[in-house]
Amino acid sequence: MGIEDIVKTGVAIVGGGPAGLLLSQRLHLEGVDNVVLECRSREHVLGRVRAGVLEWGSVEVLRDSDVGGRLDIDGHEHDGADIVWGGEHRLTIDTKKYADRPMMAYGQTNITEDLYAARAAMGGIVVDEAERVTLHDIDTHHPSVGYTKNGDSHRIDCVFIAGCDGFHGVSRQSIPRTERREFEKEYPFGWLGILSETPPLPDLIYANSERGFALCSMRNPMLSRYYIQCELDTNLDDWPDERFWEELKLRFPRNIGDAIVTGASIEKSIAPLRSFVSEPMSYGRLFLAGDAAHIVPPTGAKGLNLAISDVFYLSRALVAQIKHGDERYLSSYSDMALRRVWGAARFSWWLTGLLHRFPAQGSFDLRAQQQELSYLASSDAHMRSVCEQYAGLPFEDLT
Ligand code: FAS
Ligand code: PHB
Repeated sequence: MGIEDIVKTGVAIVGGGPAGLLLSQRLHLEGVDNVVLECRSREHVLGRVRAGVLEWGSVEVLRDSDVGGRLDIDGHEHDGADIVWGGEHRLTIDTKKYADRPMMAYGQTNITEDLYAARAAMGGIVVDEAERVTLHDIDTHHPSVGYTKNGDSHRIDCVFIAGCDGFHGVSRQSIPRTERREFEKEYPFGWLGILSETPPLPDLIYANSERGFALCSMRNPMLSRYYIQCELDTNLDDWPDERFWEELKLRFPRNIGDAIVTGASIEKSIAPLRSFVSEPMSYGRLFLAGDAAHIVPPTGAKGLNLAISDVFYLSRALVAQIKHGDERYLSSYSDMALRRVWGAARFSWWLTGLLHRFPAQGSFDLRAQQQELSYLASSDAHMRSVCEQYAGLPFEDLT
């Protein structure tokens, strides 16, 4: 039977990014039928360069989902991240020491590749270039999704729909506006990021500098990821590699800047920063997971990790309902997921405020920023609080 002949499934998953593919994988491992509808080509999805840092809880979910093989070989385990400020000060967010959990550097692109490979190996059904996806009867016991492919229209009847189609997807918008509460904050700057086939610094380092935020990160021993805060109307054409490297180095103390190995960029992009949460994360037989329900500024490395924790909760809930008739996890999914979402959203907002330069900042604001960084460097209590949030709070279970 061809993919297009599928007319009925247990869970119709809209969106084939990390959330949709991981949910499909976890449901399949538990024997729950599902189909993924992805509107873009596989090449387009894999061409997106995004997140790079995993919480340990995310690592464990990926391993539990039988997609931890390459991660365990190529992932770079590290004990947290450093922050430099004032041109000379440096502190370490030591998640290993203060939260007893390391972090793992492993690119979102690799995770998506691993998930696509696992789906194919298990005979999972992922429909690429599924256009004009529509959701129907989500507030009834007989929901369905429609889509077109190669000009032909298709409909899939399902028991539940998972909206994993990101911020610009159709799923969240399928919930009546009167049923949704949206909370949004836009930041007056973006991140200009590049990927280069150069050896990264040994540590992940954030910089609060008078010229603006910067970040040195990594993907593997010969692939580095760097970001600098930029104006929202920045034009990539104005940023040739040479200018980017010069500006990046200026935002770090001399000894760190001199250690950055430069080279040709293989990817360069600008991401605007936004905080966004849509409540509730479920409506009738539709359940949202990942960026479809929330967006966090990448400062706290939480976006991808939240998508993974949403999927952990949602897969547990759908399996409990479909295989065991236990609706408790499904009825508590939205509230449980939102507690973790808001925890990460607040932390990401706070860390963004601490590390970036805001146009409206005055001398008092700047001095308060410096003071909080000094306090963080000197207070075990504050550092413990920051580390447990950066490392990722434990997943909840029903009491
Ligand atoms: P995604 O957006 O990844 O996936 C949604 C999928 O649904 C896409 O493949 C899309 O094509 C598809 N889709 C959309 N509409 C559809 C429709 N109508 N029908 C069918 N399919 C549809 N997080 C970090 O932790 N660190 C970072 O540095 C970082 N950088 C980022 C940079 C950018 C530019 C962006 C946009 C996000 C970044 N993020 C970062 C967050 C990012 O990693 C997300 O959290 C992660 O991709 C969430 O995964 P999904 O929820 O699967 O959403
Ligand atoms: C990345 O490696 O892309 C990265 C790391 C840490 C962040 C954001 C992005 O906070």
